[in-house]
Parts: sequence; structure tokens; C-alpha cells
Amino acid sequence: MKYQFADDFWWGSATSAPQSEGAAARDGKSQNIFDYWYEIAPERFHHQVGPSETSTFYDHFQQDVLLLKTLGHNSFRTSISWSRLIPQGDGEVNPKAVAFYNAMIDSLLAQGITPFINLHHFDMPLCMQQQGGWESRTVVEAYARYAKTCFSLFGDRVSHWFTFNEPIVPVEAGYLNDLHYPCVVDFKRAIAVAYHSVLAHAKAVNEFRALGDQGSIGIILNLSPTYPRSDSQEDRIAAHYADLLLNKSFLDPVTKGRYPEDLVNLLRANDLLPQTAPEDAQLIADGVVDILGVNYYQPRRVKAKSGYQASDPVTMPDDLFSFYEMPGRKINPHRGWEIYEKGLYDILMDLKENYGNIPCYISENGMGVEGEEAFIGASGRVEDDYRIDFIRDHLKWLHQALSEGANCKGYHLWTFIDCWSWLNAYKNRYGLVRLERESQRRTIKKSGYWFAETARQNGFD
Ligand code: BGP
Repeated sequence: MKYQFADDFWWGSATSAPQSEGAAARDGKSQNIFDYWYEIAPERFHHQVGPSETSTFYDHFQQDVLLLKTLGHNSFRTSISWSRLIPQGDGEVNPKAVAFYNAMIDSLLAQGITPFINLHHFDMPLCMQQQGGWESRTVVEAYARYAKTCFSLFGDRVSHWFTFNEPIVPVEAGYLNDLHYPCVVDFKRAIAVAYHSVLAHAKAVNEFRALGDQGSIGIILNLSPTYPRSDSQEDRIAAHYADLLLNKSFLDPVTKGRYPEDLVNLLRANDLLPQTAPEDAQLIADGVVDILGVNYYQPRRVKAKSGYQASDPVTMPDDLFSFYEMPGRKINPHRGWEIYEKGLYDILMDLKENYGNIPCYISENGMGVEGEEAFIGASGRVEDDYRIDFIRDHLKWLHQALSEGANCKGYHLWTFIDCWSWLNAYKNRYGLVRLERESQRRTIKKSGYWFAETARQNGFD
């Protein structure tokens, strides 16, 4: 069977400023929370490899853009680093950053690659974190001004904007699970962070629309479809809570302009509601996106929490549900994530049926593999057939969703070149291109050639 996609389907990949640029302390950039955290707690990073050791996009973007062209990309997402563009978080713009982003955007356009620009990828400037980070409305205001600055500087050439990548990650990793700085474990504070991220998003959307720029503005969410262990009422209730807290807490406000009532009731009953201002509701209503980016890596399987009583007070999300490992699941052992290709279809059908079939695209999907040097063949390239299978099997489900009317406009892989990851550094490699860290040599993997061919043909057999 031939899997054919639309002529204007977006083929590309995604990265982020903090994971690719490098030059972490150069040309006026101030520290973000990862730069700082590495300084004070390097042991929290895999092999103590920190955020300054990237694939050096800042220095090699021209070469990388040519690679993107070779890889068949018609679109490419990266982010702007807030701490590079506005080193004090608010106020003065760094001219060297403007020059870099201008040159990067221009070289993409010169190769016929549409830039998708995201404004925030976990990388809160340290000076903003010191003012409370997303717990603070002052920081929300500063972010809105930063967003407006980006639209004004680059909006003449960038028409695909995103306010945030996976805003729930700083909530979960930074304020619930002690995985990212500031390593807080506090549900109420986590909720304030989530709420203020939504306000910041909505303010950026409003700024964008006020400027009357051409193009679209969206947000990128990691939507993990939530499956109950069984059909029992207990398991289904647990899955409902997980979905409310971990998907709908962002998905509903940014696509419907309001929070689900169940979520508000749950938080109210447990005295967890964030502080709101009278104008917030209208702001959120006005912050509905034009397009949704969907990052999909793995499903979320949930079971009832043992001993759970509906009347128990909720002090952490996991009072309401437990995660569940399905026996016999297919897994990527390197990352420890289940591989469930149909999940991608389920998300797209949910968006179609319950979210007005909002325009969307797959903004990340990918497979991180450890020890890929073992797959380097005689020709010197990584023979990563497993990655080709992974991408192809997900694309088949995407294609199925399209044939049933899903409004999905493209597929971006995470990521085009092996890159630094938040906690895992270079443990798991995701790229279509292999990076030798010492020499910074780039070699296209087998999957890169396959991806390029697929993009050129708008499909595969
Ligand atoms: C997503 C992030 C990316 C990237 C990817 C792979 O959640 O948006 O920044 O890192 O996951 O995950 P990891 O690097 O943890 O293996």
C-alpha cells in the first residue's frame, strides 16, 4: 500500500535553543536555569555533561541548514533563547542575539525551509527564576514583553509561532517530581506555575494578534493519550483524573479558552485553586490558538490507586491514580518509554471529535537510542533501521487518522541531529544525523536518507 500525504504536508524536525545552540555564556547571553543548575549540581546531569555541550548550532547553523535541506525538510522548528535575546529578562535587547536569529531565519528561508519559532522550551532565564519564575505575575508580564519583542523583530519573516513547548514539563519536573531546577515538590505551587504559564501563553497570543502580523500562533503540548488498565469504574476514574491533570489542564484552556469544570471542582475541593484576577478568564478565552503542536512519544497507562477513597484529601496528583506498565508492552529500553504507535491516531481522533478538529501537526516524535556506534556500518553511517521502523509505523497511524478526517498538517521528528538532553545529555541519540561530540563531525544516518526520500515523495510504500 502507498501512504501518500498532501503536497503541502510539513516534513521536518524540531530542536530547541538550549539543546542545540551552545555558546551558553557567549555574546551576551545570561544564564538560564539549566546553566545555573549545572553550575551548582553537575551530578544531576548524565556523565556530568552540561548545557554548554551542544551540537553548536550557534556556530554551525549555516552548515546545519544545508543539512536540513539534504534531509528533505520543508519546515524546521527551533526556539529563541529568552536569556540570549533579553539577558536581563526584561528590557534591553542583545544585538548579537538579534543578529544570530536574523541570520538563522534568513538561511532557512534561503533554502526554502519554513521556520517554526517557539518562544520557551523549559529555559527560564535565571534572573526571571530569581523573581519567582512562573509562580510570579511579574515574570508573566516580562514574558509577554519578550514575546512581543520577538514578533516585532522577526515577524516580517516568521509566520509560524509557538508560545511554549510542553509547558507541563516545568510543572511536573520542576515543581512535583524533583527532576528539574528549582526541584520543588509542592502541588499548590505546581498549580500556580501551570496557571501562570497559561496566562503567559494567552498574553503572548494577544500581543501577536494586536500587532496584526500575518501567520499563526500556537502552542506545543505533549499529549499522552491516557488509557485505563481495565474497564473497571475505579481504573476509569483514575484515568480521568490523570487526563484532567496532565492533558486537559493545558489542552482545554488553549483550545477552548476555559478550564474543564471537573478540574476546577477537584482543585476547589482540595483548596488547591491558584489565585486568579478578574480579567484572567477573558484573557484565557482570547488565548485560543490557531494551531496545536502535538508532541507524542508514549502513552500514559493508569490504574486506580490502591486504597483510594473519593473522600481522601488530595495533596499530590498521585493521590488520585497510579501509573501502570502494561504486560507485554513494546518498549524502547534505552529511554524506558513504551512504543505505542496507535496512540498518535487516538490523539488525532480525540482532537477531531472533542476539540473541533483544530488544525494541528505532530511537532515531536522520535526514538532515543543508546550506543548507536554499535550500528555504524562499513560505510561509516549508523544503520538505524529501528528508527526508520519507528517513524514509518507512526506515520501509518497518522495517515489512517488523516483518512478519517483528522486535521493534521505535518510531521516533525525529534530531532535532526543528536543533541544534548536535559538530564540524559548524549545518552540517548535521536538524530537523523550522527554527531561526533569531539570533532563536531556530522554524518547522515540511514534514517536521514529514508526521511529525505519520504519527504520528497510525500509518502512511502
Ligand atoms: C521532549 C522535549 C525535548 C526532548 C525530547 C526527548 O519532551 O520537548 O526537548 O528532549 O522530549 O526527551 P529526552 O531528551 O528526555 O530523551
